[in-house]
Amino acid sequence: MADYRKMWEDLGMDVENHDLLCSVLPGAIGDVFLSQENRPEAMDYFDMVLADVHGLRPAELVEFKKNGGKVFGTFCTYVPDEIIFAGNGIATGLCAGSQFWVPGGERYLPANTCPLIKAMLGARFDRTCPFYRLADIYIGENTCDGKKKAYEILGTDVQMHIMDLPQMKRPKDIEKWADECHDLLEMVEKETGNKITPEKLAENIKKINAKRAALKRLYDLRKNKNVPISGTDTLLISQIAYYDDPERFTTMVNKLCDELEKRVADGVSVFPAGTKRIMISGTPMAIPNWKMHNLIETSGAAVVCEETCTGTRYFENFVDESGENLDEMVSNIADRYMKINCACFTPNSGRFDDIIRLAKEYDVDAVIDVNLKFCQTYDIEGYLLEDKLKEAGIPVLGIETDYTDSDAQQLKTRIEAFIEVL
Ligand code: BJ8
Repeated sequence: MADYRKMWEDLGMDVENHDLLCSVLPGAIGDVFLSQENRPEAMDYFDMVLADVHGLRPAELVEFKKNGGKVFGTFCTYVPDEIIFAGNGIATGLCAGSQFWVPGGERYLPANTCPLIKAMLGARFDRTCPFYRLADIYIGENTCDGKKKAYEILGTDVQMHIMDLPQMKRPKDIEKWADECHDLLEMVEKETGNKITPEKLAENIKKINAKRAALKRLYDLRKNKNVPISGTDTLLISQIAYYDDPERFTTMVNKLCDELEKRVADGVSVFPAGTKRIMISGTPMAIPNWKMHNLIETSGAAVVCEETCTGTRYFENFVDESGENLDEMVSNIADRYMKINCACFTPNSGRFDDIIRLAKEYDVDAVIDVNLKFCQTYDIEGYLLEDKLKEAGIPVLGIETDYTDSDAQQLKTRIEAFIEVL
């Protein structure tokens, strides 16, 4: 691993505290990833990105900024990357999935706040994440109450741009979202000093669609009877999607898919025949949160699909590429993003339809609905979701958890018992 200490110091990070975070990573990578058998060779790239998660990409962003580039930090799948890249900016996900940051967040937030939000504030105020230091502007969004109020606290320390995401999907709401996307475009132009031309936007719509297509290709391969890649490895790829260079990421996912296609043709699976197929639904699993995948896949089942923002919600539906001017393109972008079904919306029956459709497409034996503790919207939506799944004859297990390991053994027992009776 290269020595990035100087870069971290220059970024104003608390390097000593950060060392503690880095010291647990190699062990976690070994336990969660390298212990798996018969991993695809092309996972090497993603393993390398993970091993140097606070070094490789941040060093690229530092270079980019030295040349006058602007980095935009994002927290939600609704924020359209196309617009940021079209202004020659770089978008990077800032979602935080480590318990390491939670106590820091609790200094600012009530203890009964979802761990993802607490970790966001901890990562910023503890100065232990280079991405949080590097992003010039954070783009927040009105989704759940916890996030939108936490953005006000972040705003005391960093420039924020908040997108007002409607919470219904009537035509007037979609129009309003297109308006918000226009405001984002203007803000990106102002901050970067670059004009977003129709050509630039069209080029970046294609670029991000290509990334979606690569992820769709990867997910489609998991629909096979012989599953060529574990859910744990796929989750890592989905997490890296939020911050890697989009073109390089697309190339590497496609390279992996070439290998997986060969595996499928040769009848190679990473799971023994007859392994139960599980779909996870629910809240996002930000890096390095691999807890549920690890528990499920070490309990004798395979995770073959994730209906989450670190899963299908990130890549399903493409932006229509036929827009001829900026207005049409922005409106096509708004249409695509408003097809994401997050529990912050009401009604949100589209999400039930998605989950039932995906359960069929991926031929799953059951759904495990995983929600982060204190996430009200997903937790409450779980009630109707369970009903719909039961109606469709799909077994479901609801789990509420956080980033700690304190419930791991108890969860494992529940998961094993659930899989046993499938
Ligand atoms: S589109 S899921 S990324 S809002 S888990 S912080 S909802 S209390 S992350 Fe999300 Fe966008 Fe929706 Fe996806 Fe709040 Fe719930 Fe925490 Fe959440």
